[in-house]
Amino acid sequence: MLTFHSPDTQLRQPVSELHGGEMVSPFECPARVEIILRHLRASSLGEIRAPHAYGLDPVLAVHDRGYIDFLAGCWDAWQSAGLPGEPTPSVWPSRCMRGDRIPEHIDGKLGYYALAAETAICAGTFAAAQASKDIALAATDHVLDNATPAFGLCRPPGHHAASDQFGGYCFFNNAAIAAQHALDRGLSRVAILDVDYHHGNGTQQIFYDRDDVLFLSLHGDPLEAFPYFLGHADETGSGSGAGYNVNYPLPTGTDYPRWCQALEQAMQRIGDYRPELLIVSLGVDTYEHDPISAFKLASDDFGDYGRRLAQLGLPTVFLLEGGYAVEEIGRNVVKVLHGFESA
Ligand code: OKP
Ligand code: ZN
Repeated sequence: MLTFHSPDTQLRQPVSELHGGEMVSPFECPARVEIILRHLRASSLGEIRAPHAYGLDPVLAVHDRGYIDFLAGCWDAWQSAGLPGEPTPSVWPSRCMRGDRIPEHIDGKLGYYALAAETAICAGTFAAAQASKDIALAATDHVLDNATPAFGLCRPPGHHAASDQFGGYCFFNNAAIAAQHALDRGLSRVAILDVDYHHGNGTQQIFYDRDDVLFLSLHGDPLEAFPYFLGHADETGSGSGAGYNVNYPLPTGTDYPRWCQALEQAMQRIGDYRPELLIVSLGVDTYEHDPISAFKLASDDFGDYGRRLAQLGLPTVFLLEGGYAVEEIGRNVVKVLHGFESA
């Protein structure tokens, strides 16, 4: 299985993340990619390739133009405003205010275009986000051109990014951009299976009223886990998308047998849908020692579900989302990909 990777993903090097009421060094860090690369190279998975630049058109097919412009100019605007730290949202158009006017000041704009406060923007964020979606697009094209699976080593992740909001370490929704690109290439049905510990609220929002993308997510129950305000089981899609959004919220402490039961249900639904492409939003923060998550998967479980996913027999692209147990992230990612290939 080919991997797509770009050194430009490492241009995202923020120094701060708001966590537990403190500013900490971000969990979503460049070392994640370095360690995955090290494990990929030591494995028998195959070549690592660089994507070409696709430009912003595939991004505009999914995200709002004002939002993209905001991301492109945020760092400079923050510097011009003379603010000392990293651009960080701190105020929102909450339920008791108006959300129909976009502020001119960068501090206000940040609140308008953000869905959470933990994610700071840095000088290289926009360039890294572009590299990340290029990786997703190149991996998807490779799968569609060669009928063989591929892995996109995306960073920053994408599944929390909504059509016009960033947060949860995500800026461009790589999986959504890849799915829309596949449809624009002529496909008529794409399934996105999100196995990251956190609900893929952005992906759900982008395709909520559509039946050409089936979205399924296994995640920590939003009553107990970020992003807290989306991801319940009664969110099943709207309009022509009714029935094409499937959430499997699972409780804190969920172990592999329980998680796997939900996976089998999701796989059943995917099989019934008969997609022409399966995109796996691959977060390995379901790992038992992940520092910010609460499921109990062991390293060998990743190989097991990789093997199970292969039973669907679908053209499949894996796109990296989360996973913050940095020392073990490489091993766990390679186990999924290896399991899939060896099945
Ligand atoms: C990104 B991905 C707020 C906690 C915020 C953000 C988690 C982002 C996860 N107190 N935590 O889905 O792995
Ligand atoms: Zn996650």
